[in-house]
Amino acid sequence: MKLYYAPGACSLAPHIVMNEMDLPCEREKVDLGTHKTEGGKDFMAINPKGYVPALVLDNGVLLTEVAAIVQYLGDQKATGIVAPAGTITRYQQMEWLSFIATEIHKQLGPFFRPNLPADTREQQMALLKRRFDYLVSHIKGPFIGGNEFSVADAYLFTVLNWTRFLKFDMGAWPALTAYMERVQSRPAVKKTLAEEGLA
Ligand SMILES: N[C@@H](CCC(=O)N[C@@H](CS)C(=O)NCC(=O)O)C(=O)O
Repeated sequence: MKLYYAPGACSLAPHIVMNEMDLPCEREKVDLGTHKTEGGKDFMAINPKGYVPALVLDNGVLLTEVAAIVQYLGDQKATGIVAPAGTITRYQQMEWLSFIATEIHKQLGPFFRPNLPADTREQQMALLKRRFDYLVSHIKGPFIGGNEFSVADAYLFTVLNWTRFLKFDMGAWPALTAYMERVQSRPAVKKTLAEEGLA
């Protein structure tokens, strides 16, 4: 299988999951401005949605959306990075993945726009503050679901990591800063950041 990615983008989450699981997988970088892959292919022809991550399976099937890809990867090997399908823990992991996708990932996106109007910025920031407060009071242990690192942690770390690029003041949430440091200290996460040139 092959993962199409852009350094530091949300495709970092499946990349972390692969390294955590030691799953063999090819990777190809995508220029999101030109929609060309590193090998010169038209990315729009590979993923008509035009965004990363995109995972092309060995049988040619295309899988997109972080939440779906990380669960697919997690199910390839019994490593415990996702709970077994059908269990309440699995549904809770899906709940987190959905929360991270819609309430954090997509709410952080506008901050990357160079000319974001000040009032939009203020509104978005107020909303994100509530989401960060929620995270602090509901993360159940060293990781989202407790003692075990899961695919939801790979995704949450990926999006919280953007607060560094965006130079957000995270002083009000020391627990989130500690969480990020904890995840970043994992060998597979360090390896992933290095492979994307972000170490
Ligand atoms: N709904 C998608 C969103 C993916 C997404 O936002 N990808 C960004 C990078 S983090 C991207 O490739 N943006 C370029 C574009 O939309 O053209 C998912 O959850 O995977």
